[in-house]
Amino acid sequence: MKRKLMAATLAVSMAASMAVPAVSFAEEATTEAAVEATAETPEVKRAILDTDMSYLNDDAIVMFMLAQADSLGECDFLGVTTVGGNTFCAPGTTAALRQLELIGRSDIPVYMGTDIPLMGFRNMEAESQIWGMPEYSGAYWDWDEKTFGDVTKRPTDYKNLPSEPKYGYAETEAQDEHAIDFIIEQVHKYPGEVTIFVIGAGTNMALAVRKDPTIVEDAAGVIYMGGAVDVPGNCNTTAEFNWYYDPEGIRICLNAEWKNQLVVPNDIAEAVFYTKDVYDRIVEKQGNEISKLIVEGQAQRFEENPEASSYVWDSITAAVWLHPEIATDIQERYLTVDTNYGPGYGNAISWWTSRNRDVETGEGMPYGVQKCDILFDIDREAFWDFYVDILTTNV
Ligand SMILES: [Ca+2]
Repeated sequence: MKRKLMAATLAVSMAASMAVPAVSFAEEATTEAAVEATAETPEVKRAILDTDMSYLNDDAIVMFMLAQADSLGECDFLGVTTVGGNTFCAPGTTAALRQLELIGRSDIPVYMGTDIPLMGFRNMEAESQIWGMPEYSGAYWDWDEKTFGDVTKRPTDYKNLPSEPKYGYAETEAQDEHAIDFIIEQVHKYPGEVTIFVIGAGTNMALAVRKDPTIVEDAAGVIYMGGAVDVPGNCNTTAEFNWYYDPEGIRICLNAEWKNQLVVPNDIAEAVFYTKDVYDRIVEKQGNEISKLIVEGQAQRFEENPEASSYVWDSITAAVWLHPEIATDIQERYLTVDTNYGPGYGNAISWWTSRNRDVETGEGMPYGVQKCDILFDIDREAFWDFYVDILTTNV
C-alpha cells in the first residue's frame, strides 16, 4: 500500500495543477488512492539542488527556474549543493555562486559537496583501452589537451581556479557547512516537504543517506536527471553520464525507500530539442537578468548556425516538478544501476511487470531495488511555454 501511495502522490500532485487532464497516469492511481494520497502532498514544496553546475548549461537553467519559482512563491528554494559530474565541485561552486549573484539571488546559499566517486576516481585511460572510448567523460576530460586530465591536479579551491571563470568570481562565499550536512539538516527541518534534485553524480546523496538514513523517511522525495533506461548510453555504450560518474553513489540513493522517486532519463532528455525558435522567444521577452544572460550567451551559437539544436536534459526536472501536467508518460518500474565494473558500468537496469514479476505488489522484483516513477514523455508545447515564461518573467 505504501508503494501504491507513492505513485498516487505523484499523480495527485500532477493532477492538482492541471487545467485539462492531459496526463496518462499510472493505472493504479485510482480515485480512492488519489484522495487518500492528497494528505501526503506537501503544503510547501521545498527544493535542494544537488548539481554539477556550469555556465548557462542545463544545471544553471534548473537553478534559474527554481530561483524564479521561489520568487514567485511557488516553492522554497533552500539551497544549492555541488557534486561531481560534468565538472568538479570547485568550479561548479564558483559557477553557482556567481550566476546567483548575477541574477540578484545571492541569498540562496551554496554548499560544497564532494566530487570523488565513492569508489575513488577511475583510470579512464585504462578503461577506454579495455572497453572503448566513452562518448563523453565530463570532468575527466581535458578539453584543451584533448585527453583525460590528471584528477590529482583537479581544482579544489573555488576562489582560485586554474583559469579565470567565465563570469569571474562572486563576492558571496560558499557556506562552511558540508553539502551532505546541509541536506540532512534541511530534510529534518521540514519533514515531508523537501525534494532533492539530483542532477549530477549521486555521491553527495549516497553519503547523506549513509550518514543519516532517517532522511529517507523525512524527505518528500528525490528527482533525478540520469539513466538511459531503454536507450543506449551517452558515455559508455549503455550508461548515461550522470549515473556513470559514480554508479555506486546513484545505486545507494536509488535503492533507498524514498516516498517518491522520479527519474528523468535520457530516454526523454535526449528527445527534446532546444532550437532557435525557443531562443527567439526568450529574445523577444527578455528583460530580467536571467534572460539577458541567456540571450547574450547563446547569440553566437545561433548566429553561426540558425539550425543549431541542443538537449536541455536537467531542465526537464524543474519543469515537471513545478508543473506536473507537463509530464505525459510516467511509468513505474523497479530501477537500479549496474555496479559491475565492466563495459556496462553505470547502466540503468529496470524491471517491469511480466509473467513472473509484478510492479504493483513487488512480487518477483530483485532484492533491495525500489520502485521508481520514470518519465518517458512530456508535452513539448507546454514545456517550452513554461521554459520561456519562467526564465523571462520579472519577479
Ligand atoms: Ca547536471
